[in-house]
Amino acid sequence: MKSASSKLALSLQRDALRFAEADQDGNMELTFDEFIQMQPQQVREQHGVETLRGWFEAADTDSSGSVSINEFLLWCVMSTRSHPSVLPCSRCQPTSLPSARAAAGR
Ligand SMILES: [Ca+2]
Ligand SMILES: [Ca+2]
Repeated sequence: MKSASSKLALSLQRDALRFAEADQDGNMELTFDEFIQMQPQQVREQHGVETLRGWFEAADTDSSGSVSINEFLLWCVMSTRSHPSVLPCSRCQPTSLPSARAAAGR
């Protein structure tokens, strides 16, 4: 029986690999172009560039205009879209957002 934590570690490893593959110039930062190209075509067509832009900005927590490996992995953990089956919903809520806390609390 596999524990949830080893499953999470595995998915993080896979995400780190995806990051390395997407980082075409190898500077350990993903630009928006690189971020878009790492998404499967199906995802791009389904969600559109504007939604992807929203994901990119959500991942770029220090607003530097690019997503570092740390930002990317954090985003993967926070994102229910990426791994809906791995993470329980209670852990996916972005506690830093006041509106989300208010919605959950009252
Ligand atoms: Ca890059
Ligand atoms: Ca950044």
